[in-house]
Amino acid sequence: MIPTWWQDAVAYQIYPRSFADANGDGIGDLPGIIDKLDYLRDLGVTVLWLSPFYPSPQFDVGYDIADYTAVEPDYGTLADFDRLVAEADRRGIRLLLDLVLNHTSDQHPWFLESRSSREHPKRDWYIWRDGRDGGPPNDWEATFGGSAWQYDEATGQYYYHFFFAEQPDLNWRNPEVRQAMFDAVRFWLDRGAAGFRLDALGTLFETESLPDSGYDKTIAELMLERFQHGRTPDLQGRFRRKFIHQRDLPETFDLMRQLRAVCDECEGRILLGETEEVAYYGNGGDMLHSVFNFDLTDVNDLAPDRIRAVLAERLPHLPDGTWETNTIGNHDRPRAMDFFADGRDDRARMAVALAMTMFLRGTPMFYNGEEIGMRNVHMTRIEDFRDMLGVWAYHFVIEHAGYDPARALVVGDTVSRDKGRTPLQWANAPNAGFSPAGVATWLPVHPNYAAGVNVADQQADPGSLLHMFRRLAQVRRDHVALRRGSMDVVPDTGAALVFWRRHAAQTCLVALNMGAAPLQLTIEGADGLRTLFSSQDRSAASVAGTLALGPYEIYVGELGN
Ligand code: TEU
Ligand code: CA
Repeated sequence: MIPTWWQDAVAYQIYPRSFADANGDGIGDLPGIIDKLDYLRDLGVTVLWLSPFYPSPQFDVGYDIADYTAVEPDYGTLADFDRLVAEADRRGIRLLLDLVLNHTSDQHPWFLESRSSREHPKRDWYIWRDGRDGGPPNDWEATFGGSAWQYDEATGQYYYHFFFAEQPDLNWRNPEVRQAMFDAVRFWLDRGAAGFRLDALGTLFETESLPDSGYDKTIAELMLERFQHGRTPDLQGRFRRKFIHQRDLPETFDLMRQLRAVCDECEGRILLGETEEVAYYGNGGDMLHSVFNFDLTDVNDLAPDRIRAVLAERLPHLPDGTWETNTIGNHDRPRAMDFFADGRDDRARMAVALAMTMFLRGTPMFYNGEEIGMRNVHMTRIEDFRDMLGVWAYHFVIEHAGYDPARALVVGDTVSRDKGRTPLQWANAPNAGFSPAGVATWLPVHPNYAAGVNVADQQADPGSLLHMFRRLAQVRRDHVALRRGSMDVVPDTGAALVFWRRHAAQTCLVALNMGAAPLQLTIEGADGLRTLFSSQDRSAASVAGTLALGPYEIYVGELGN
């Protein structure tokens, strides 16, 4: 059963370090988010996914957690969190928290105890093994490069980490770990969290006997191919082969059923998995309420044929009662605007991408800054990098591919996720209004804040992307078929993506012209459409037979009752 608040939602990911800086130290914080709740309400947002704001050494910008039931002092206090919940609730906004189950920070007390001695009671909370032939226990690599095993002098053993060595994997076969983590889940549910986004949930279990993967491709080769050619299905298959003993093991699904049971102890909360694997829906009611349609995200372009192919391939495999989360971006990816802009019709193209996300069946999850068309910021000095993934790539190609620093910087910047994580641009003011003038922000702001890419200027411009976002959210809010209806994609509509959204009370047609040329579409059953919305001047007159679409027109119509 999918809660209707989730079906009806317009969801929005906040990257706390970069969203709003209330105390002027160059780092975003919870009070800053509270200050922006009116802005978010007026945007039409009803759900926020907060990336981690828990105590962390910030090696992986908060995805390395050192205390699961507290707030990072740089971001505020538990009292600030409670105030955020209350203030958001007053505006009809719910909070999803980021649940990083797979690993803790290596500074978490649990790990410090575990590594202190082989006999410590928490030794088995992590995955410790003796080496083999003077090296790591097997050939497993980490997704963030190099061996997945870190040697620990103090006790002469290796510990396992799927991500950075600063993120040791928890041993989910240990019931004490499950108990401790479920207690953290209940802690936040009790404090009003509406649910969780489950970080990297495929990586929770590893094959217990630790067999070699026997795969010859290194993660460096696979990672560089991903950043040069994108996440193609073929490459995804090779990642799956690479991590055959480290991801999506059967035990994970049993754990998801247990986590669902904990979540269901509280009425109407949801679990959203950071995965595109449909298997995590279970039977449609016993595991996750939603997973991301990353297959759609990876199209990264207004390419209707590819989008239709993704939907045709994916949707028939969804068990009844499942509910997708559609998204075009997040904090691990380059900015969507850079994928959709073509240097000529940037705003119109991004508006179509926002509309697709808003009107496809499922919950739309936007990433902070998409509503004003924020762009990638490319780092020009290695000392400006904050994403250690980029730093690793920079050093890797110098050490293993003989690159000179200038060329290595380009690779590092390509791999680094900093480009899509820079501070939100609130105004045409120093530091884009994110922090006071003269304050060094934790990542540089994009200079295009002075060229209209900022909230204040776009609020004053009815033709801005921001206003378009608000209008699209309003159309979704006003029409139940767009929120809860079924979806049938109309085949063979060329440069337009066209789909029906049907609900008992209403039948809508969404037609998105993804090209710069006008189109004439003849759509079966579309006689007598009444126009509900268009991004272009169009009379509300009904459409008879042929639907003419202007360049990049966003059209929503309703069949007369
Ligand atoms: O990302 C998990 C994940 O899918 C990464 O391996 C992703 O492919 C990588 O970021 C390259 O794009 C989650 C978080 O979203 C990410 O920010 C964290 O770094 C990671 O888990 C570890 O917690
Ligand atoms: Ca794991």
